[in-house]
Amino acid sequence: MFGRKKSKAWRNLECVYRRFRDTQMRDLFVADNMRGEKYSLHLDNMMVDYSKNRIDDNVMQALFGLARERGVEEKIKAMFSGEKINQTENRAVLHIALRHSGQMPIYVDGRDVMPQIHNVLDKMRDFSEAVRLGTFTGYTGKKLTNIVNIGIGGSDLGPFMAVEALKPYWARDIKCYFISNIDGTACAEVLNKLDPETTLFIVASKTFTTIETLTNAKTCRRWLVDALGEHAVSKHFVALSTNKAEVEKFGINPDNMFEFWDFVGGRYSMWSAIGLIIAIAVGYKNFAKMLEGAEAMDKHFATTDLEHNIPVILALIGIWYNNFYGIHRYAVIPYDQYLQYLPSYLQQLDMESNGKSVTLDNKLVNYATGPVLFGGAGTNVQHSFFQLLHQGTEIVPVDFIVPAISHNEIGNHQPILLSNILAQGEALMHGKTEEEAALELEKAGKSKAEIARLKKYKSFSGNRPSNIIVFKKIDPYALGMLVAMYEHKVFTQGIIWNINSFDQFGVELGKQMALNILPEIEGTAFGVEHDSSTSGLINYIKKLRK
Ligand code: G6Q
Repeated sequence: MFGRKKSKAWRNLECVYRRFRDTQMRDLFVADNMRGEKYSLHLDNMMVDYSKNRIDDNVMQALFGLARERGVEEKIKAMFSGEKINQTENRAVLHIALRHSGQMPIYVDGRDVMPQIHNVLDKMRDFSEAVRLGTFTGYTGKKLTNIVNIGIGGSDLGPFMAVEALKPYWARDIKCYFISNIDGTACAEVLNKLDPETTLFIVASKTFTTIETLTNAKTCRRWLVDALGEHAVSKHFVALSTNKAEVEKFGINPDNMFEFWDFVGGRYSMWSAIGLIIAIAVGYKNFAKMLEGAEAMDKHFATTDLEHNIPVILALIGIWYNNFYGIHRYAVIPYDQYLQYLPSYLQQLDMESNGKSVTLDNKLVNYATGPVLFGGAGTNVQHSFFQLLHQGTEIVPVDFIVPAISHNEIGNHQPILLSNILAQGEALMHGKTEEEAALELEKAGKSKAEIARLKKYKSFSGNRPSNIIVFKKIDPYALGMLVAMYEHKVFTQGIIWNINSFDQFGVELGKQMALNILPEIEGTAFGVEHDSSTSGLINYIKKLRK
């Protein structure tokens, strides 16, 4: 595809699909007992088994052909060298520079960005250590033990997910909180728990104009000033932003600002100053380990041939389902309680990046782009939506993620968890024929009539794909690798679909539209024209709020 015409590689994939589409994975496993090993890749302490997918060598070759035709290798180079690949916003895309530890300069507009990145990282190190050691205290001299991140979207989901994922590394005496939603409940429920003297607010906003964040920050500022006075603000508020002028206007001393830059997209920003709460929670050394893990994945992505490149392979398999099988969804299921917020984080990363309909050549796409992503922690979700995954009419490819070793090795919990994840992958792939179901029922002593009545219900079509991603343990390094792997997967898919994965005009629309309706709800504007549904709702809500 691309533009209106189908490309050579795309047409080739359509042929391959027509021949391959009914192939059953269980037959492929029987035909090749090395399949598991053949379609697995290792990087450090991570293994990605992608053998339980509807693929064979022919399919993969055709997919690599598409990647080459789309210039994936060149585009990866372009991103790493600071080219302005976010063309609608005329920006470079350099989250990779945030974790680049080498000496190599990275230029944007002829200027090496590495020194400023390292300056901010140094400032984050010094500040997070000072808070943890209690050498930077609150206004009354008390240690700051409650850290509140106020931010939304990209300025919330990454740090929130990572702080939760790295709970075993938390300083014992420091508690972290997140206020994102404009719903007053979010603010009230956090502030109710806190003592102003021991609370540090981190206002995280790239633009420093987001209404939710600024409103929440103002409420928190008032709460603090009411208790400790205006002079206390500089000891209890810091800002993470690209917008110094707005930070000052808000009343936060620019010395208390940790800067980042336009070349860091919101949803790619947890490696930047936006990660400050992570550094405070788990210590800067662990934060740096997370950057190192991401850098290891960056190096792998930038230097490994497509045929052994983990993010590229995951991306291509996603394309295979999305654009050829017509499966426009996938689930991410971490079997690790600490990773329970990973699916929400990835939901933004993937759906905000690739939920696009216009190509880089300014044409409407005539093929599917970003899929719907959902998920939750296993084994819990086995007891909720897995029924549909096994027997529903929708096929949902799954990414299973699991550490071999838990941070809490209690009794045989982890072996049970591990056997569950492996059994799920196997069951989805293998399925159960009616004959197999009948045999099981017979063994269980059921009558012939019962067997005939039940065997359809008890059978599973199988041939349902999954990737299994295994780590030794979810430590900061592993988390860095995992998140960077998904970032690069999403980027690769964006290249293939010829879309810009780095803008988000859909999010901005919401920001503008709410501002138009606000004066009406507040009763300072009247008679603004809307559709009859919106006008009716505005009037009804106003009546209820009187
Ligand atoms: C992320 C998006 C969006 C953004 C939030 C918060 O890529 O741009 O989720 O992060 O809207 O924006 P600010 O950080 O500017 O407040």
